[in-house]
Amino acid sequence: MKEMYPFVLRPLPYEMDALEPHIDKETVFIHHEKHLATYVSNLNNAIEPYPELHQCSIKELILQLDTLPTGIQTAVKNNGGGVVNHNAYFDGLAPSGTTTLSGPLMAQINEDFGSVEAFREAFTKAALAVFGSGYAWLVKDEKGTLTIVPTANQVTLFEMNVIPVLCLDVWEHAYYLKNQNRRAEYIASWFSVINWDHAAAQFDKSTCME
Ligand code: MN3
Repeated sequence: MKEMYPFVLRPLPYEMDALEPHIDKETVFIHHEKHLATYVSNLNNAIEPYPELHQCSIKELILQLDTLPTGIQTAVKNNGGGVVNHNAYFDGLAPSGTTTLSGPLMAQINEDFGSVEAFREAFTKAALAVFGSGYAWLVKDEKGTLTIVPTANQVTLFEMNVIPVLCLDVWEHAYYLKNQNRRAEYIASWFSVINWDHAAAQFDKSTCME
């Protein structure tokens, strides 16, 4: 079903403490109930005065950003992007040990990176290299090849014609309470709570639906 105005804060598909001890309950709570909730309400506030935009998905809004009223372009880009990227991040997590990498996705990772361990090293390096705030993604391109893509701030993947398989939020708000400045420690923790079933389902898609 197409999500449109008024956009709602999607409930997490797991309990706030489900990612412990890798990602702590307080961080998940503030990240979802404060940061993401603020993006949702700011996006709604931006487009509320424009009924002609109330039937648009976030993807449609962002892909026609240049045609939107100039006063809301930045708000839609930042907050719409914030909603989409956070949904990708939270949907991609699961309690540690409940899913495992296997099947076609594992085979493709081995083909494109040499081994799962080499992929992990390359992804960690890319996530550490994101300067300031942003994300690291594993994406599938139109040929079915997997690549690692960094994005800044709340830029989305919509213009890249790729399907997100994994999404790691490396904004400091995603880890500062527990890991302080130790982003590498957070990245290692994130690897323990990847929802590989979700990643496999994303890898299986032929088009980006969002
Ligand atoms: Mn975040």
